[in-house]
Amino acid sequence: MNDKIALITGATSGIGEAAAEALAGAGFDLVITGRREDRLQLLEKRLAATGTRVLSLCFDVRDQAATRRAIESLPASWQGVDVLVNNAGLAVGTRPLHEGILDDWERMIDTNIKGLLYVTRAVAPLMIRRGRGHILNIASIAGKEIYPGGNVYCATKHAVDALSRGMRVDMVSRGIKVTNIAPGMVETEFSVVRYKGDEQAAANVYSGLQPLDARDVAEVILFAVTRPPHVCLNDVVIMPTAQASARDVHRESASR
Ligand code: NDP
Ligand code: 8X3
Repeated sequence: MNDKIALITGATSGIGEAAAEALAGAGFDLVITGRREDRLQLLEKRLAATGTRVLSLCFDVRDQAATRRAIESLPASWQGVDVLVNNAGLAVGTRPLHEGILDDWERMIDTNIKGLLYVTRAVAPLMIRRGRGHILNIASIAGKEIYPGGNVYCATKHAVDALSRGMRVDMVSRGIKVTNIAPGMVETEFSVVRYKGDEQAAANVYSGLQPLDARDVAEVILFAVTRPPHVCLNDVVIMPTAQASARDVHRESASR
């Protein structure tokens, strides 16, 4: 029990779910969010069974009004959010820009940039009111580099990287920490979503190498939020050992 509250977006899968488990293990009370109500309920049950206090909020971060309503619905005892993990996000499609599908672009921009902003705009004032808080933005190596077919996804993650720096300078005088986390390849539902349900294409992304596991990123999140008050990890890049950059990946051939 550490009496701290963490709100995690996109806790129904992957990095968000692993972060919820890691923070629950460290005694945080958790607000878990996502669109899939059934997944939220299952996670809530699982965490509650271990003694964690959990509140689920089911909403789409792209919906500005629903996001505001969800955060405003927090009971008084849940409003002292200490940690916000802006994790909800996705890539959709890998087409070159000149063949891009506009709806895919809208989904990425609306979720990764606008959704992150809506959540932050609703939660940050709760932190500022108390003169402390920690915002962690799950960006990506795609927010530092560009690769073919990455175009709009990379642009959204570059925006997250910029917003991490923007939040930090705007809120430094208010006692708010901002940590940008930029992972390389993590095997989650991410690639299945990116390839629109094509499980084989998704599996090929990780063939011949050991990608990161969501728990590897969750451990970084846990480390960042358990530093003393005067210490802030500003920017963390975490990659699989076999990945040197967004484009340089070492794959063992099947015959070796
Ligand atoms: P997953 O697909 O496993 O998880 C994505 C999460 O985001 C889900 O919980 C999903 O919940 C939530 N989400 C997506 N869209 C919305 C929305 N509109 N409203 C609310 N929640 C939403 O992928 P990851 O865990 O891998 O991805 C988490 C973050 O990490 C993303 O921001 C991603 O860009 C980033 N990242 C991922 C990497 C990877 O290789 N996997 C590498 C670098 C960064 P639900 O569907 O229930 O709404
Ligand atoms: C996810 C990692 O390299 O697919 O953000 O863009 S990558």
